[in-house]
Amino acid sequence: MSLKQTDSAVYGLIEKETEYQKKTLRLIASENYASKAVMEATGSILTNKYAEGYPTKRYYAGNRYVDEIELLAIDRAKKLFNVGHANVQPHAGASANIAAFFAFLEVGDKFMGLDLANGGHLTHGSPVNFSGKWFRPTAYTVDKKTEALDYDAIRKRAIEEKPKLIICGYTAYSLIIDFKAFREICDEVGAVMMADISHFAGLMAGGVYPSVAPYADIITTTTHKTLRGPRGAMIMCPEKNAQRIDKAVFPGMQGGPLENVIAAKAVCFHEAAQPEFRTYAAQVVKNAKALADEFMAHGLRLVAGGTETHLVLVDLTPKGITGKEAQMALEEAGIITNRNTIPFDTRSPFITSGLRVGSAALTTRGMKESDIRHVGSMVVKVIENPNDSELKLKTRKEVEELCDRFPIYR
Ligand code: DSN
Repeated sequence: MSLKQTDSAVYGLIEKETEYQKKTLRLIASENYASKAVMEATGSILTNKYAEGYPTKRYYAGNRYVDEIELLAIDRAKKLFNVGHANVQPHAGASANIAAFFAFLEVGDKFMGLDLANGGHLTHGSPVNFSGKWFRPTAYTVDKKTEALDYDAIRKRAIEEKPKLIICGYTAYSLIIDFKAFREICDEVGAVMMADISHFAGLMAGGVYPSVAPYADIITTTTHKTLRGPRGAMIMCPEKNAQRIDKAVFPGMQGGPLENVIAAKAVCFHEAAQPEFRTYAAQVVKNAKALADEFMAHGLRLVAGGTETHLVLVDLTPKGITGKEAQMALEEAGIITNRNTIPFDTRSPFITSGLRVGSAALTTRGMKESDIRHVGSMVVKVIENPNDSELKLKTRKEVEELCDRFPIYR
């Protein structure tokens, strides 16, 4: 029986969410729209199979086709990112990072990551996360004036702190990272170099972000952001680190892998290897730049002065509105964003002084620079008049018209 017949409650809510996604503009920098092919694999019969272990070395029988699928995903990931080894089993970015830590660190070891309020991730040393509870984080920051990474300052801190592992790759940093500089710092202090490329993996696959493969000892990434795959993650590394990564994922961290999601990852890697994906990735960056230009033309202050990626971080302080207020007002107008701390934010992560936006999802809908500028002008109007109900209603209609012109699935 179909879902509609067996569970009308869940079916009805999925229908509502579908309508909601269709009729709203998604500017959350970590979200995207997976293709129908990716969703078909995610929702496939593979969800029925237990496959603890790795291809040809499973703890259950009956994995002949599952093995082929996982091997295909691994092979495609290796080619796409030009790496020696890929483990496609991590269920999520956080679990990939846990496995990466356990592959290279002992509980209590010191590591260095970017401060959370400066754009780092929860798993890069937050005191309320495993990374800050079980390990000893020491943070580096961006430069106070430029709001960009200062590699000399990071080097100095690494020499002082002597961390066993250094993380680069962030959730709210709009500039391109100098991976070679991180490699040199790691070599100088004898640290493992870990790159969390979750946000810009799709840009890297599409050739508009420099490859980290020649430099990092461990690369973790989610597969659902700019890479446009299913919700999930993977870990890549040079061949010499393959065994410790695989052991840390299974049996270290996880049991049975989600082979349906692994199949969807394989589909995503295939899609990302096509020439059209390179065009897409380039358009994502062009659109983010257009959005940044539109914001600046209307007097918004952008952290780090703009963007080189898919992501724009707005400092709302000069506009006298918090991130939380802006996010809520925009949501009422049909524009979905997320509040975010800005470097050295004086507000809590729950309130924040910033708003993070990204261009990946709207680019998937087919929007180009002029469309995204239009979106940018709507965002600015709402931010400047968050309590104007008439404006929010009018914007919501404009948003729906734009959404109709750019359907998610054709
Ligand atoms: N919270 C995600 C993001 O939005 O960047 C990362 O886990």
